[in-house]
Amino acid sequence: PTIIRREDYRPPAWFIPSIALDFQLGLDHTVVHSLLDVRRSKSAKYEEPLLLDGDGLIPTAVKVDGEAWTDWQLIDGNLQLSLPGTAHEVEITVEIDPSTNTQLMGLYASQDMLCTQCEAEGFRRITFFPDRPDILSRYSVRMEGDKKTFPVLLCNGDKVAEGEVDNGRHWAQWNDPWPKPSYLFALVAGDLVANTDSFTTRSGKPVELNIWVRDGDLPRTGHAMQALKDSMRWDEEVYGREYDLGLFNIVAVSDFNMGAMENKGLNIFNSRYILADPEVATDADFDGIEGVVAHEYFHNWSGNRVTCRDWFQLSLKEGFTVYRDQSFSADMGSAALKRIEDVRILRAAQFPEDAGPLAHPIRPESYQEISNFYTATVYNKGAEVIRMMATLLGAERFRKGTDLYFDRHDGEAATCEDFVVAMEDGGEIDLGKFRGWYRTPGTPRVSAKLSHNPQTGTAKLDLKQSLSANGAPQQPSEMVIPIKIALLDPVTGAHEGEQLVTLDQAAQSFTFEGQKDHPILSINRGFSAPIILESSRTAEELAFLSSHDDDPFARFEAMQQLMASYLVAQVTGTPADRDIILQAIGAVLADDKIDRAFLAELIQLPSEAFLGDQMIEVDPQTIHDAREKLRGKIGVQFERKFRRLYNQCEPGAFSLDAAARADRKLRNVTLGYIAASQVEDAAALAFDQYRDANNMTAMQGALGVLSHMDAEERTWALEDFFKRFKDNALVLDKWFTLQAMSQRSDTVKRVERLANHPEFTLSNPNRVRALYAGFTNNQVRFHDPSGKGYQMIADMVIELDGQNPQTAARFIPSLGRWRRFERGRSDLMRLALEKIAGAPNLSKDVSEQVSKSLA
Ligand code: HT7
Ligand code: ZN
Repeated sequence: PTIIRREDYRPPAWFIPSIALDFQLGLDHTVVHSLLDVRRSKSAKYEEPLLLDGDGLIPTAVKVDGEAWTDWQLIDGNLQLSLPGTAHEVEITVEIDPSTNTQLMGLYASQDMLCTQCEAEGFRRITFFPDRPDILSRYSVRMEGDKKTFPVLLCNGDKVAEGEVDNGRHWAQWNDPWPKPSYLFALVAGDLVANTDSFTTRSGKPVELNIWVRDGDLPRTGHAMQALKDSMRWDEEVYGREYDLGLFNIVAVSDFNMGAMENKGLNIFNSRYILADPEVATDADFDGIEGVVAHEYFHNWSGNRVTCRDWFQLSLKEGFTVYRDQSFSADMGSAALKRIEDVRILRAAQFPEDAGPLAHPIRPESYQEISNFYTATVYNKGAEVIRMMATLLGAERFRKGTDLYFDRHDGEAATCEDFVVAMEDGGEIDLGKFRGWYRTPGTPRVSAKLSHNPQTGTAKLDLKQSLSANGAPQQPSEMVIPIKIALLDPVTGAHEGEQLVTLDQAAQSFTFEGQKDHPILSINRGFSAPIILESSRTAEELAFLSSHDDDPFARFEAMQQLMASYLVAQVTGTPADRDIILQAIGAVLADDKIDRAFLAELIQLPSEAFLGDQMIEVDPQTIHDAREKLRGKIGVQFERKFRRLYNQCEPGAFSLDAAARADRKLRNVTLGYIAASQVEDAAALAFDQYRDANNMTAMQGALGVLSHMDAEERTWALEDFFKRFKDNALVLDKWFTLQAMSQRSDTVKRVERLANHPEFTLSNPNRVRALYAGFTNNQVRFHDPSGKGYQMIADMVIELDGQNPQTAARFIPSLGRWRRFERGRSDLMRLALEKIAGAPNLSKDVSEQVSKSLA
């Protein structure tokens, strides 16, 4: 395989300051004519040919400076032209068939519309071009198509002219004044309607905002529009960044490989991150929309105005933009709940990646297929790395750093190193050693021990750090790790202020004066560093923190650690005290000052996957049994209290305000515990909730509980849900997911059956993820000891790879963790991977992931 290495980066030999494109659009036949203004770089060797990337294209005509040109070659699909001078006009015509583009990269048909996805390397499937992010060009685009099929013609920038031609066709001319890399090019043609609004920037410039959807979906666009306007204001206030065009278009499409795409002035979204109303969307869906709309909008500066020099720098835009969208959502709602959610995602997706065969630094050193590097590491750990810089600098100096970064690199293709240097210069700080975070894979482990000397009234915190790559033994490490701590009074829980300690050696001690009594250690508050913390705190100390810590994340974490250590002990057969957990839960349930949404977080058990991650060898069934037993015990112990809370959270008229959302959340969590207590009326209670619900959060919560049960109410509810929502693809996805996530022992069989359901298709990535990602996330059932779950995923990956390699490759990591499981399962997982590896004509995407997973 061809391996692309970061160290091999070379600046381009030719630049393309401008490009004019002409599209004669058709669903199954589109003609693309391009006119490139090509300029030889002053630093390039004179004889270097012009290399234009292409993927599956054949030129039907090539001209140079207006004359037919034959001195070109197609090499591995790329077009090479030998050009005599330093500046030329190159014209190329190609013909493509969007209707057969099942990869959903380049120009493709989604239902009856045409749309594009060019990041990372999709533009080369539309026309020949140096498809690399350090080539910035001005685009002018003429699009022409049948007026009935494509009444709406959209592209980047501003529409400067439009008109009609013969045969019922019409055209539009779009110019984008901002030079951009080819991955930000976009075009949409279809029968769409818009929710139109406006925004005035802080310098007084009006911006027209449109969210384009299919007729009928318009009433579900309000939340996305509000999120867009909130994001625009927030970026002005928090980062001083204004929008820079008179028009901002968003289009929702049903077939999309990822969440959304930040194309300049024309964002394209997976419809699941646009469409919402209470009847079809859960509170989590509403949050997802707000976060993704903000994320794509924020890319206008962190990604578009300042882009990436090469794809190794992906975290420059993605890590920073995730950090920005996380901060935005924290400001819009509850910062505490948002941080808990973000850490939960990091631990569920990124920590396992960092501990497995696909581990890579946030700035990877090499790749075969760049699409495989749109990972939780680049995105979410990347965001944590930015967050740590913000912590080290403090808010004011961080802002100085980002101002300098944007000013210094506006209009450029920059590197991660450029970002760090801007932080150093703007924030007046030396981040020399901090750069280790960009080079190093793996999650650092930090051990913390607090000792106390009553004679001197001092407390001493001993910290040690270590790292391991891909299962190798832990080695001492020297990462720069900012850790927020507080020393709590052991009786009142009060403290004298949070402190930041920076660990930057393998072992370090920090001394604190004025500690009369042995304090309780609150550490990694706010999850200030993405580490695995091993503290020597006792169960009693954790229980104390779970009811006294004033840092909401640390409080939540203490309860999670308390529960996790008990469950790990249960699984490994070591004695542990369950009563202390029950007391801790009893204490928070009795605390009427706790916000209900936070209470719901506090009392939830750690996930089976998280528990597996704490173990040397994962046995999914034993973990499941231990966790269910504890859930049952908590359910029984607090049944009356849960019922009372359940009734108190009875919903009124639907509202998205924090109190109403908190009630919905706590109601679902308490319903789960009531069901776990095995009381007779549990199924009826859940069914009533399902039947009476006026919103999807309550409906899905009830169905989630019923889905695990062996009760006729489960069948009724699932059948009813299908009937009610079979015409709404996004809700039907939930129906598939709910069943794939069921803990019932017949889930593998059911998933097999659902794969043959008339509503199931491999052609729609949302549907594929709904069923199969739901299933692979269901630890106990995916890891059925028969290995049937693994075989099913292997067969699906092989079939899907022929259509949509990107989506297929995303399922490999679930099998790639085979070394972590007990012997029987581990062998079966490896066999499934070997089956995939042996399949003919594997894509680069799947073959890279499989070969690395087996290595
Ligand atoms: N920057 C966008 C990445 C993306 C993408 C990458 C590969 C294949 C398809 C894709 N669709 C979108 C999304 C984002 O991070 O904002
Ligand atoms: Zn992004």
